[in-house]
Amino acid sequence: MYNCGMKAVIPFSLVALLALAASSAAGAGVVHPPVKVIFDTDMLTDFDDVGALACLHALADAGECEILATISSTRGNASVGAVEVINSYYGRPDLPVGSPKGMGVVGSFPGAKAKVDPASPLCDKTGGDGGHYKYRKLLADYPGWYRHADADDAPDANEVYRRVLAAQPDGSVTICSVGFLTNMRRLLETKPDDISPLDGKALVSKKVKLWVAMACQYPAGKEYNSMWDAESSRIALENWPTPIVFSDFQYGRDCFAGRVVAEMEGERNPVKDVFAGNIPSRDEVRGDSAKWLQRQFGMGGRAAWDETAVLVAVRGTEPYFNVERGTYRMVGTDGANEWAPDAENGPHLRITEKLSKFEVGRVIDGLMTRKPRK
Ligand SMILES: [Ca+2]
Repeated sequence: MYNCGMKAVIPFSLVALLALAASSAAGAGVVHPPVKVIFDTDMLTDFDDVGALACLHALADAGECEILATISSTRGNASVGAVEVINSYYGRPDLPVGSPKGMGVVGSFPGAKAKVDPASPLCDKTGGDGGHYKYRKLLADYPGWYRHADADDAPDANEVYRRVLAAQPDGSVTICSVGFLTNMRRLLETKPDDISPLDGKALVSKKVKLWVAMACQYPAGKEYNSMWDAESSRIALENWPTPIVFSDFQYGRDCFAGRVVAEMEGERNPVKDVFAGNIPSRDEVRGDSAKWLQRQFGMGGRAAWDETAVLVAVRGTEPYFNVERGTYRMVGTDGANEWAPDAENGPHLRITEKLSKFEVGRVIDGLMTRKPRK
């Protein structure tokens, strides 16, 4: 059940927080300090994660954000290496990376199953390859651009989170998660150590300003990021001590972006390579009588679930989104969630349409096609 005591530990008005976030939105001119962001991704199956990380780097190039760490929420696959390839393209090859240890959704990296504790309830739930071939291909195409071919060889996400958070000013960090909620649960459950005398929840309370999550389905249902590690999603959502803004499945599913990325020309670009290799042609979309490709990709590219979360994390909700206040919570044990509207006291916000989704998609396209400043 939802922890009703949560409201009491929110140290500031959610409305005031979002006003602050909105005021930082202007972008041009950048009159605010860069937003400090930890990016948490399941670069495992879909490729909006690549677009989201590209947007984040473009915003960092513009001085709108500072990327503190880029962390995988999955195990035993090429997710960390893929993140590092993108980081290297944007001239930030040394950004801290990490991955969950001991538990975590595992993709089909060759040999991954052999590394998973068979007692783990989270073992290989995505099944089969799950589209992970695109990230193995990225590593094959960009040798020397990454340090960790297997996410299991990366540092423990918990340690990276704790070290990064402990070093930041109080109330200054925004976490942007576009994958499973495993790391948020694990972080909350960490104990005091030589990095910080605070336990995980106290450390998050002290250092984190906002969590922006691409997760959950409106008004109810099973959504990929929140369902596969449902227990972690439940624990994280019930115990997280700061406001959370959701870019939910409902918003991103028909906000398309990235076709212009796929059609870019010029220098070697791993972001372009991933989009070009995975977006069907315009003729294929038009010719799909079942309309499946139209629903999945549209003419604009791919559903921009993860990119919208980055936009909110760095620029706030204005001028792009309206918001609705309430509570996202997990129900049952099979990964389902529901939204409970609560305009007065809900600890969560979910974004809704303000600027048209077509226009938001073009903003995202503009960020994804920016050349790295390096
Ligand atoms: Ca994702």
